[in-house]
Amino acid sequence: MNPHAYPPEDGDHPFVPYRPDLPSDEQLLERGRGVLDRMDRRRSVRMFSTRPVPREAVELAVEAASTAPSGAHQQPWTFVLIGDPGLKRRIREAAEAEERENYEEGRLPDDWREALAPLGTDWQKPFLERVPWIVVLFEQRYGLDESGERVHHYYVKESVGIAAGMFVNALHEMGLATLPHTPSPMAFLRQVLGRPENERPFALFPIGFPDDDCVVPDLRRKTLAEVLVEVRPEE
Ligand code: IYR
Repeated sequence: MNPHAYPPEDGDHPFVPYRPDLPSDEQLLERGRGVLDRMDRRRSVRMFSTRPVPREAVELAVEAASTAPSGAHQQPWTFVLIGDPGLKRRIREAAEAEERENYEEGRLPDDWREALAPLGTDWQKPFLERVPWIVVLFEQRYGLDESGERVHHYYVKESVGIAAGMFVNALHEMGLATLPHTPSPMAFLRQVLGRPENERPFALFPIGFPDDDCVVPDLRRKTLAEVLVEVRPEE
């Protein structure tokens, strides 16, 4: 038996064939352009409609996000779903109390305030009550086995960040809107939602349809040339 074989030959961790249909180069580019076109239409929304969203739609997006790759395949995330109006109000009130400190009481440093100016945000977060659903994504700092023993989780931020991005895109692909929102600080979410000690809020996602009169800041995205660098060995 070769101890360095891949896949390992010990049989303890079975491997199965993975044979996705491979596109031609032409199909690859056509699909790539389609993906870019659709993703480029996504905008973060702060003006939501009150139109109800079927719970199953959000469940599908969570299931899609939970296919994300994660450190040691530990999937160190919990998606907490809130549709109850009373809970949404409590989240809004607690988030606004924190943000009021930021915006009105000088807790936001000047450079941060300047960076936010084009977004036109302030301490008020009415969308937290208006949306049909809120999902709070928690990172599991460590896991708990059947006997309650701590299990180390690897690359938690990286894993949960990838799941968050996939969640945003899943919602967008379905025709829903969201705003990755990080009321700051957001420790209150663990108390309000009664989550266990090992979970820490990572981001909050109000979910719904954009309102009929929704507007978004007229932002430009960085061009490919601004974000892509190819490194080649010096000749
Ligand atoms: N959490 C605050 C401030 C804020 C911070 C960033 I970075 C933004 O991109 C937008 C807002 C708020 O939600 O208003």
